[in-house]
Amino acid sequence: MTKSALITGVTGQDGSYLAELLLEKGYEVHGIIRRASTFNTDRIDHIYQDPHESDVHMVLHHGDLSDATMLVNLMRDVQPDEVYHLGAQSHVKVSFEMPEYTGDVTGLGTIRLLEAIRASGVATRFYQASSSEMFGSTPPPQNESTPFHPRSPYGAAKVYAYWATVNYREAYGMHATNGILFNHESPRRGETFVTRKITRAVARIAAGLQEALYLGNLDAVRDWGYAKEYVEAQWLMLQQDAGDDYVVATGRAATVRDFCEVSFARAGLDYQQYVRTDPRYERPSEVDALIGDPTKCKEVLGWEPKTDWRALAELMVDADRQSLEDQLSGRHVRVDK
Ligand code: NDP
Ligand code: GDR
Repeated sequence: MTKSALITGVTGQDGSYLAELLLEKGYEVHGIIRRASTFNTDRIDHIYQDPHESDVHMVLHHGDLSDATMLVNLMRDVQPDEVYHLGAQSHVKVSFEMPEYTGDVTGLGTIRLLEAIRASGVATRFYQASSSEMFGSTPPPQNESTPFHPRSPYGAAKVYAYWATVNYREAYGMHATNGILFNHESPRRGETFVTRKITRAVARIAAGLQEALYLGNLDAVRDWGYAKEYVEAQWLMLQQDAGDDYVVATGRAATVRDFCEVSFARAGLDYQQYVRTDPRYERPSEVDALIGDPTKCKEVLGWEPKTDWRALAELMVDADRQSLEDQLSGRHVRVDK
């Protein structure tokens, strides 16, 4: 029988890769999109199917994590076998500017969805997109038993959502799982996260369209992996017999400065000539170092990362240069990386 899945955040980086993966596996995929005044489905346009086609496997529904009634109705209508809750205000710096909104969408949004599952009586499996930001200032390496000490409204909202997921597992016997994912990137990464900001700037500087790149803290240490691989771990988690919590990471790390060096070098440039710092990109409280220990993920799920941060930086630079070249030559740009 065809399995069905509901993805919140289907228009985001992870949502788009996960939708592709589930379609490949034969799922019927339902995604929630937000109403916007312009099209906001760039990342999934290549897999979207017109509802008038026969044999439609991908269905989009308008909705928002702030709308509890809509979530209950959707859950009742779709009755998905699996729910992947990826929707969130996901930008750490923005969460300092919009702390209440971030708490509402990223924190309470999770409770609304869990309650919608309960209220609709659907026996589904639930995945919560938890984050290494929950560890905050607790030093690395971080694993499933490392204490949380979030350093942003975003991190605090994710801790709330993490514990809500654990609580619904314990209180109601729900198949509810936290994937505690460390930073993962790709050519589809939002343009204001540091890796994509760097690789996009490299492409523009190499093409003579930009002179400098302004960044905040260059000494932050992050464990960067490839998003396309990380969504496979998300799927594997929901194929287990019971809900649980898993760290997904590479176990290797680098500084923002290192990522700059490798990215600029890929285009034959020296980052020191172009990168400047501007305090406006610093956070009121920073997370200095995140390096995950993915042992459990390897042992239980059999999942291992294949792409290290250097290869990731290079593939992102190549993709941004190709996409800029396509734009400049007026060619249609396809999101298929
Ligand atoms: P993105 O920011 O790329 O995508 C976020 C998604 O959430 C988008 O589809 C966005 O819609 C949607 N969204 C935002 N606000 C709402 C709302 N109010 N109602 C409904 N949908 C909303 O994030 P990623 O794909 O990178 O990450 C996916 C999830 O994983 C997020 O929860 C993130 O916090 C978490 N995470 C990410 C990590 C990473 O390194 N990428 C690491 C650990 C956790 P729209 O397109 O309309 O803006
Ligand atoms: P992060 O990712 O905060 O780890 O959250 P981001 O790429 O925004 O920052 C990583 C590190 O780079 C430093 N930095 C800058 N960051 C941005 N965005 N812009 C800059 O100009 C800049 N200069 C330096 C930051 O201070 C930080 O230390 C991401 C998100 O995807 C979250 O949703 C997710 O939960 C975590 O990763 C794991």
